[in-house]
Amino acid sequence: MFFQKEIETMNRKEIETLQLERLKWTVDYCYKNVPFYKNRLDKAGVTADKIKSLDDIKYIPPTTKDDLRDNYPFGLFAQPMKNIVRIHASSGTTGKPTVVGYTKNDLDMWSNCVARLCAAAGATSDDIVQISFGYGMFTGALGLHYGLEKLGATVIPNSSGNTEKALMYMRDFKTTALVATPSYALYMCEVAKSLDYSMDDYNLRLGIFGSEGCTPEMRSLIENGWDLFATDNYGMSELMGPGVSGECVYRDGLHFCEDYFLPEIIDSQTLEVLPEGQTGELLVTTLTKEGIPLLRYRTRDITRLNYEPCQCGRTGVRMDKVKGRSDDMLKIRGVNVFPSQIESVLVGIDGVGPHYQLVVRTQGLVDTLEVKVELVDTAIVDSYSYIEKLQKKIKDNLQVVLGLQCKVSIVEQNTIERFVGKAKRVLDLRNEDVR
Ligand code: DLL
Repeated sequence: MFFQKEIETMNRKEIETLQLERLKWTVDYCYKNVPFYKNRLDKAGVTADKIKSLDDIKYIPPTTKDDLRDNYPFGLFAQPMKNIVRIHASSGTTGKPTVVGYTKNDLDMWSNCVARLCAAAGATSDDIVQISFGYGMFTGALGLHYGLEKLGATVIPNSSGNTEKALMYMRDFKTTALVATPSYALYMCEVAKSLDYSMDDYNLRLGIFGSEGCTPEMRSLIENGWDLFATDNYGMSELMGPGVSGECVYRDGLHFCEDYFLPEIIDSQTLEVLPEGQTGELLVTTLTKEGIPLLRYRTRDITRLNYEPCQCGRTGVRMDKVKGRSDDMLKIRGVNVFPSQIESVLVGIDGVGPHYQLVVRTQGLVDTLEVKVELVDTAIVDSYSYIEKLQKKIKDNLQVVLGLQCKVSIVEQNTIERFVGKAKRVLDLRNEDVR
């Protein structure tokens, strides 16, 4: 059940002592090896010996994605290329990618974190694990790959795409665990059901899902479709990739690998650190990374930290499932809307499927939101009164949850795009509309 019990069950005092020591090391290391940080820390008047307690971290200015982009590609690396043994880059679609480099020690630490979180999720050396993340610059596939190998599981590096082939391997190799984004796991299930062989031919018992959010409603759909136990793990390429935090089998928050990462929650507007238990933006400082250490990296992800002990015995602080990204939040007519709120409503309604798209437009001077969702039973697509009733029900439920009037469009099955990686559910046409 544990991969490194002595670390995973340290008491708070032990964790904090280790974190303080490593924080000081990191500040000093950044100061000496990254001119960007030397400059920043000089301006802020911070040196390692001024950090007397973990709270003193607040004197260090946050690092942003723009800082990485401004120093593209290797400007924030703390080691010469000779010592960098792997490079990855972010999957971002706009602007320059953020590029990260790993030393040998970084790769070791990465595999440790991933092995730990996979063990916490219930994976063992008996598992046959199929990796359905895209291999390449994306950190998801190789991160899970080496962590699961370290755990001793049998890894099938299947990658994403060519879903029918993946399903064939999954059936014939008696795959027991699947690594994928939740949206791809759902799509794979849809394709499996449309093929000739029966769902009973699959042996999946565990889902190690991550890289995007997933509502409890969507998770139940995936679990029922595959008859597996789904767990969530979180990370980001700038910090390392997967392996930052993950759910144990109690699924009551995602345990942080606190010996490697120091999390904080801030108010995105004021940048003030929020009191324990409050929801806000997650900031993370790497504590041992050599290739590209980051001080107070702004993740933009909205969550909450919970220091209560967990039933599993692990003491690592748990973060709530990510509520959304501060930059994914839609502001429609002054109302803050997270796509996950809409997903929860849609997945709870009989008659429509789990695939949806949100289209934001500007009409006149106001923003509008159209929610497109697929009908489950195409045979009733012509039943005008049924569709009308369904539309009204969704509209009313959305109004209750969001406090916002949306247009609801019910579309035919298989007309909304499916994704083999992270799903892109929001189509923002606001800049394209003519006012
Ligand atoms: O998605 C790393 C990863 C790969 C994590 C595989 C887990 C599994 P990026 O492509 O840099 O890295 O995207 C990072 O994805 O800031 C979150 O907004 C989102 N994200 C990642 N995991 C989760 C999750 C990888 N479990 C960005 N729930 C992050 C919600 C997630 N959002």
